[in-house]
Amino acid sequence: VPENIKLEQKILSRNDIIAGELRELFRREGIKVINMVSSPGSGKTALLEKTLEDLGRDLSIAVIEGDLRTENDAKRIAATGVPVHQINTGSACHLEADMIRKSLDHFNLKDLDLIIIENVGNLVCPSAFDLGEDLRVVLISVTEGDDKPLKYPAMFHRADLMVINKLDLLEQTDFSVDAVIGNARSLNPRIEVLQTSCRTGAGLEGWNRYILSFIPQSRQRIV
Ligand SMILES: Nc1nc2c(ncn2[C@@H]2O[C@H](COP(=O)(O)OP(=O)(O)OP(=O)(O)O)[C@@H](O)[C@H]2O)c(=O)[nH]1
Ligand SMILES: [Mg+2]
Repeated sequence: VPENIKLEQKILSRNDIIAGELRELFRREGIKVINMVSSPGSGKTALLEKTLEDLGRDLSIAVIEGDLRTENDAKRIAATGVPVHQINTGSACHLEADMIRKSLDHFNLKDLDLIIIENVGNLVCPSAFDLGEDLRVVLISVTEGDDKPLKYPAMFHRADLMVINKLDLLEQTDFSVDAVIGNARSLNPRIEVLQTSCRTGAGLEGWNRYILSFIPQSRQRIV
């Protein structure tokens, strides 16, 4: 086995060990975790802003933001009043379990029901790194092209849910919703699908319900 592949395997297996420890910690604390991945600009932060406005009072949520540089996304999230920590990866194109573990120092875990992680925007590196999440959500916006699942298979293969976003722009594109669903399911027959527009609000209710469906009833302050 070539040296560079050996090194990569070593990094990944170390990550998997830490991710396993995180998963156990989250289970003990009763915290659910979502890892959001997509190419840059698909609308991860926009969807998060909407989600926090809608669910921030019913659930105790914290957000971890991943970007190479800037605190831009953390500032947008902080404006919703939800606790947030920004990780700047410098040159790394993904978040690693060890980075998540360190950022947990910024939150009071006892209080939390849900942690949402926004990964670094790209459809390649984040796929290989388990962050101890319960759910991996991949966003794809209609301006990106419906062939993306076929070109970046690992990202769609490992996701539990695909959110098709920017539905309000559909008519300006040649994007086919049926084609993108077919392409994603050819790799991952069990992937669930939601369609949203953060601009018009279409589909956001379904997305909120999807999140609530995996938070134990006892932790929801909804009547
Ligand atoms: N028309 C339209 N614009 C959207 C929608 N969702 C997000 N946008 C816009 O798309 C741009 C990028 O959105 P972001 O939320 O910053 O995307 P992101 O995935 O967080 O980007 P990175 O963090 O850089 O990976 C912003 O100008 C948003 O306002 C949508 O549903 N419809
Ligand atoms: Mg963002």
